[in-house]
Amino acid sequence: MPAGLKAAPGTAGSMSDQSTFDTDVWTLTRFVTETGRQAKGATGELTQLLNAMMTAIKAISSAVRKAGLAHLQGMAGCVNVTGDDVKKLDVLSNDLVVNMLKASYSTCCMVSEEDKGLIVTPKDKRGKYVVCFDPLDGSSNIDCLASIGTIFAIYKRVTEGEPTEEDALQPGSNMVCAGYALYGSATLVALSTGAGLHFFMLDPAVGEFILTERNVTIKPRGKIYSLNEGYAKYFHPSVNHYIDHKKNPEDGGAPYGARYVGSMVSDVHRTIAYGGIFMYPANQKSPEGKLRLLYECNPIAFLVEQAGGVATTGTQRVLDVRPRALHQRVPFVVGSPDDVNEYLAFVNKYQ
Ligand code: AMP
Ligand code: P6P
Repeated sequence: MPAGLKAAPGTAGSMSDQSTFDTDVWTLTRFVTETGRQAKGATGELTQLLNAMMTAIKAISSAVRKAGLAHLQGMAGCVNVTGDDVKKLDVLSNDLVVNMLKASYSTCCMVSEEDKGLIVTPKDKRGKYVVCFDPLDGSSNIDCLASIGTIFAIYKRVTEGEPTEEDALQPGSNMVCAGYALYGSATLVALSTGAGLHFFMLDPAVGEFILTERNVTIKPRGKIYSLNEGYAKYFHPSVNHYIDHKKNPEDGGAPYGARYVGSMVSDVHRTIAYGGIFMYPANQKSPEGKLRLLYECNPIAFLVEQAGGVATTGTQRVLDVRPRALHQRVPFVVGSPDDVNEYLAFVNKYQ
């Protein structure tokens, strides 16, 4: 039965199709309107921005699910700023987010994985927010239909007049709001405006995201570790020592399970849902790691901390990093506090 529909009391399983629509359902739109009303002095601009982002995400979800039929898969014949092959869905997703946000009159500038420079909102459409986003993360998984996602981080601008990169190069601790969409077996949005992490599931029959879990919390410790062990020969010894400890616990305890989709939103969402640790550490081939600070690591770190988890570069809290470049990479380890702190203990042994 689609979300939003509940069998009338006593008719569950009724053959007479006596289901009644939940007439008081909590949609994401309603949730954001409510939290906006509770925010003293709020003008509604952030609510406008979030509604625009949700429209883009719904359109991306539709495109992702039609990709094979609409020949949207395959290469778009160009590469993005960080050298990844760009697929048609990447280009479409980027255009959707940029256009919906510009039309919301709530942004002054944006940073996208798909655009080398700062995207400045036309003067007549400017608002006070800066959005850093990855429109379609995990795009190398598009053709094999593995889950992919959209990630975004929202800040208030810090300059007056013409927006500059300074508006985007803020530490993650300044973040006002962050979220990700996961295009998996269902389309889910994880969202936080700094008062807890909440999950919403898209009900395609209604075209609305339905609140499914409020104040999501991550387990103190999990039983899953997640990283690309194919780079083991390039990892710092502390990483391999930690991973070996997960596989062969010295205390004779049960080893951890290994899971790795290669699509960060998918790996992170599983880590939040089940507990454990996700790692993309530095390695000899990528001394700063692979993941980008502004539109992958910072928003995910914000969301995981809202769920009670920990997000570190291995040497400092991710949200404390002072960015120096729009597409800067950082080593990234995130997850259950006991798991991440145990990893840090291995790092410290090698200091
Ligand atoms: P605004 O005037 O709408 O841009 O909002 C000003 C500030 O109020 C935002 O930067 C948030 O810190 C808070 N706020 C506004 N709308 C919301 C919302 N829907 N949910 C949570 N906080 C909000
Ligand atoms: P690797 C996808 O391309 C991505 O940016 C993240 O979503 C994912 O976690 C990572 O790269 C996978 O990288 O080197 O393991 O293939």
